[in-house]
Amino acid sequence: MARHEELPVPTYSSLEPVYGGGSQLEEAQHRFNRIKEKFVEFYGQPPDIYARSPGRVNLIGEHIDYEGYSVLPMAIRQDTIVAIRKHSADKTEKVLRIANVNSEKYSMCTYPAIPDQEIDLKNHKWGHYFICGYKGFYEYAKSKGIDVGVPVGLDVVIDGTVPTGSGLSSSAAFVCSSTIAIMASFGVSIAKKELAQLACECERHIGTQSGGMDQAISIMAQSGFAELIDFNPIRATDVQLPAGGSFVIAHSLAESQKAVTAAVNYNNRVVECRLAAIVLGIKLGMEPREALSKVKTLSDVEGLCVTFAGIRGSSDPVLAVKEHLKEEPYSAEDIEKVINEKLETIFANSQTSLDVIKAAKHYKLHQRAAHVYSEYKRVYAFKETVSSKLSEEEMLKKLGDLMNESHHSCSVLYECSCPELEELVKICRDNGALGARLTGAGWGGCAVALVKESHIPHFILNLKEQFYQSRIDKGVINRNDLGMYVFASNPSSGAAILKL
Ligand code: NG1
Repeated sequence: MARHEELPVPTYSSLEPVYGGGSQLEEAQHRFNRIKEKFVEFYGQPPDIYARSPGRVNLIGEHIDYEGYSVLPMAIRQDTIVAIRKHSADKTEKVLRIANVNSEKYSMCTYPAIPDQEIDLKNHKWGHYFICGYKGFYEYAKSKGIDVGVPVGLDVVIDGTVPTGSGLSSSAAFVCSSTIAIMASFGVSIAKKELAQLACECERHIGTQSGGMDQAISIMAQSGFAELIDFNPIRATDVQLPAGGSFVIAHSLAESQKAVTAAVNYNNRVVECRLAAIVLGIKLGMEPREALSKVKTLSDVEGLCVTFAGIRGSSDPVLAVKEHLKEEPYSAEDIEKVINEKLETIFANSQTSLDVIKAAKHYKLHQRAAHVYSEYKRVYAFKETVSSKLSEEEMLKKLGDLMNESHHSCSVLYECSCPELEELVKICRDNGALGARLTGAGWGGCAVALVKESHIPHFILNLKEQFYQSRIDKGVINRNDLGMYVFASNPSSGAAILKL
């Protein structure tokens, strides 16, 4: 039987296979009716087709996907639905009209139907995420020699329930569902793993140098399982979580605007990791020229680090980091001396990296590399723990410990936490979470806590009192919206096409 990443995104004619039964199905039915109504209201006709793709919570493995290392996320039930209708080629007006069910917050965006249009990154608009998928689709078709005819107009309505800026991948849910909807309306179908790679490249059009985790899980998730996602090539392995524990997702209410702060946060870390890898490569014997051309990620020099550690009776690459990367921050000149090249020259082909260099005061190579090399080991330890013979009690404790260690590393070494996340993680632990950590890119957004199943209602109640009440009193959030900010989540299903 083909592995599920080899299959295309499934197409269904009803909502049950995606949303199951009960109240979730009812809620979904209500949403789909509303999108259809809105579609008719905006464009005078119903959509041809729908695509949906979920958000995700990353259980462990933060900021290592773009370094080539495996991660362990699960899909959540919140998703983005894209309703789409393709115009016929003879229509003279060729426009992409992108509306949102929540039209008060997200007003309609229009773009020309030009596949290679530039996205105006300086002027961030919510519709840009659809254009990421649009551009990516045409790039894919061109690269494969698929004739998709002349560009035509598209009418689109979006409905998203993944909270934005929360570290739950609302952006990937949006880009994936857009890409899938466009592909489906042009009758193009590809394997999930290929689509995950494409959607990851699509999202880079928004200006973040993202790894592939979010798109991979959104497209390849299986209901009831977390997934170990490997890269190069992309592969998903089902991970059955222990029944006695559940994951509670809680928003710190600090919004993380990843695309807007990319130069100082997300892309900065990608650049720091690349520089750390090049410096390590040189210190461990590579010629600067060779290192500059061959070394892209920390995984590229892991072998050298492990060999270095081996001579000292260890297999831990962090030993090489400790020996060869100083703890004090590096200036650009410090690095240029080692690599014998100007930073601007190394990154000349990447405007987003040049923006990082312009904004950077210094580079913390030691800390970033130490995080990446220790975090990827925790991912494997997590996977091994769930498949071990430990008692459930011991298993949950070990998983919680790994999550706590991951948070410490993200907070201290990778510096992607923030005061609100620190407060929230502490409250989770004080209230009996077996482990708690920030999830996703960080700098705001959500925490994820592992909690014994039987404690969940009490745990959520305590979070409401101890973290959210003061914010409700100050008017930061509305009490009625609390269910959006703190909830338990089971692993949900991945992307789907719906022909209703
Ligand atoms: P968020 O911001 O949580 O969607 C981002 C990246 C991931 C990964 C995590 C950190 C995008 C689309 N996603 O996730 O690839 O690097 O940060 O682990 O940029």
